[in-house]
Amino acid sequence: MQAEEEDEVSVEEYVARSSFTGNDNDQLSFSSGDVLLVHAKTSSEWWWAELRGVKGYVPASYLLQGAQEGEEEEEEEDPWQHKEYFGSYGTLRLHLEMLSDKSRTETYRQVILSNSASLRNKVVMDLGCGTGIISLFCAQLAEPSEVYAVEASSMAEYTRQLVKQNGCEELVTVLQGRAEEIELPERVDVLVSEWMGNCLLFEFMVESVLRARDRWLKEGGVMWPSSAALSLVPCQADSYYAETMAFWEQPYGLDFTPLQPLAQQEFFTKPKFSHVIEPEDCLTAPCDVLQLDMYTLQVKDLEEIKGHFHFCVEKSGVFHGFSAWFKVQFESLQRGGAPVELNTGPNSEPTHWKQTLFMLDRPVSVHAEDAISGSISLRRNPVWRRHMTVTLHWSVNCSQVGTKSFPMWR
Ligand code: GJV
Repeated sequence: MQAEEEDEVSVEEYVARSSFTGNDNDQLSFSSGDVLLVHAKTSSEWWWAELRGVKGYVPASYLLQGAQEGEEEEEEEDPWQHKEYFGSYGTLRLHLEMLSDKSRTETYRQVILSNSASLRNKVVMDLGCGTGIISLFCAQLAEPSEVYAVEASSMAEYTRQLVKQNGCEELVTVLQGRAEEIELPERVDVLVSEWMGNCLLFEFMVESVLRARDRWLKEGGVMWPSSAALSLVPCQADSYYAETMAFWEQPYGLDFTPLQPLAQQEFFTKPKFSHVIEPEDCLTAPCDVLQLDMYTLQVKDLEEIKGHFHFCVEKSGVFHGFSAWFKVQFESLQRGGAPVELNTGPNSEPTHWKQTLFMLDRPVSVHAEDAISGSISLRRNPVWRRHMTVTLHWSVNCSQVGTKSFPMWR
């Protein structure tokens, strides 16, 4: 707790005075007006900063010390960070990332395609439609009576053009605004959305989906996805550990180990997003630790969600941490029809979500047949509504016990 507060005090907020596109994996891309958290002024030209949970170098000259006066102050205090959130979805970068994710986009296409007959004459709402891809699939592959494509960011203006350009304006109506605020002329048969974030819930767009369900879904209507699960596995993370921690043991033949506590604080306090775990790095079979039913889940349930796990180690190795990912299921509109699944785990097609890595403070050697059990809780930040803290408790063979909380992102 103390460490977290100190961490927050040392960062400064800056506002981007113009857009910037990073030219490698170390540089952050951002848009004019984005609020960035500057963690370190590494040189006079390049600073180490964070935007929406992603860190990278940014050119200092693009930033204005901000979030102090008038308008920006509101931004700073908005627990939903709407301006920053929808601002980033007003640019192409994130939409390009999502659309380029073939497994994600093809899964939604498959859902529409395999249910095309049942979608005939149905009313559909596509919540957070972005560039409108799911709505366009509906219009192209099925014959719904109406698709309401709801998008809060300024991308909606382009989405309208894309709908027209593709000859779908008869069927698809783009509504610009937050799903919580827009009005529809009727209730819908199907509520489809791609709302999943890192570790399933990060960003908490799911709250908007649940509110829209309660307000706009017909009795007996269908939610897509219909259920979601968070999976967890104890894993090795050799190269990440070597690069961030073991590195200090003898760089250039010198002993830099006094920096290791600092390294632990800097690299292992928060989860690592966008980590790709190889199947062979999994020490056990994965376990579903949380299961959400999109029909019965309530907004208040999101405040704290708990799950348990029990793993049996399959091969000896080094237990560096836990890796998490999600899967979602889309039920068939036909009785007895097979559901479609999107799995973002290490044994499935890679997606832009990759996996999330939670590093232990100290690695633990484990052997085949060892038992790793414990619990996980996802506690939503009471102030910053898009953030949460993931707490893991674990024991190895009921003896070596550990517990660690990971803020995501505050
Ligand atoms: N109302 C309208 N559009 C929204 C809302 C909302 N409440 N929340 C998010 N969006 N899977 N984590 C839009 C957002 O602007 C973006 O275009 C898209 O939904 C996010 C979809 C992917 N994010 C995710």
